[in-house]
Amino acid sequence: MSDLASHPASLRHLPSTALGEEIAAEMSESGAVIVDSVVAPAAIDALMAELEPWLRATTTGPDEFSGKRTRRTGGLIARSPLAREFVMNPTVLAACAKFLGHATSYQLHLTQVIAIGAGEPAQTIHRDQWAFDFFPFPKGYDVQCNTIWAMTDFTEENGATRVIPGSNRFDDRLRFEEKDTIPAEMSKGSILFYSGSVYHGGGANRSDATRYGLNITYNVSWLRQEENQYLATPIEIARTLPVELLRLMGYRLGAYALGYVDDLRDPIEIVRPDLKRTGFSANAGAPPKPRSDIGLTSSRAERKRRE
Ligand SMILES: O=C(O)CCC(=O)C(=O)O
Repeated sequence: MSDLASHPASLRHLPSTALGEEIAAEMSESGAVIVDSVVAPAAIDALMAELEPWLRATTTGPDEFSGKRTRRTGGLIARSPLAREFVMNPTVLAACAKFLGHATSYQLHLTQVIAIGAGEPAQTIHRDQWAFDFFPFPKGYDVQCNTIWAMTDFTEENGATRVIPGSNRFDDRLRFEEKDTIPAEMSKGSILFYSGSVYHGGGANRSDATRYGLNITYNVSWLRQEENQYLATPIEIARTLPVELLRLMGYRLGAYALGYVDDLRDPIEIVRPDLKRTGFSANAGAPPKPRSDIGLTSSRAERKRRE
């Protein structure tokens, strides 16, 4: 089934005060939703400045899907303390907890800045969950909660992500063209939330400037992560990170015992021996405090999550 005629013609926008359950409900319905102005543009500028040396050093993609005029800069936990705050954004985590709440836990799947260069054609329309070897997950069983933060305004002209709202309920392995999609236009500091099951792709960049998006995705922790968090972040850096972030990176047991170390040890013990004997599924540690000085202020969603 791919009822293009009946799919919604636009993406819904929610305010920055949206609760996790409101975001998750819209993702279940349409596969995607935009939350406007989650952080101030100054927070994005600060992130951009911190990442600048890494962005400059990144080469363009090796193939058309990655984008021959697109640069993908990953390893953001290791490379950027500010990126860690975006990964841990309370509104995002509240939405993930709700949207992936059918699983025992969820984890960080990948972190990357996607810089679509001028002249890049539109990416092939796809489902992100095809990364799992095209496994046919049952309709309605979502395994990924994805975000792309606009680091520049996202416009149709500069390559805003293209989405087919409602396509999360379509059949698998369908092929679509750019004309079947709509652009997720949003202002710098806003987030496009999209499921692993929604058909989408990077837009063609017909402007003369680069489009920057911060792509942070999360998945159920019984599946493998796309970006290897254990090798991307050297253990010396991992040892300095808040426990809640380490848990999110995968230093935890997925379901009952996935990912244990030697004698059924929780992997957190390897990075933080002081947390020895936390036991299966323990999740110690307080959430890190968001930085208010650069606009990463706490929201209604965060307050509710902490209640
Ligand atoms: O950069 C974007 O807007 C989306 C990119 C994407 O969907 C992908 O690389 O899988």
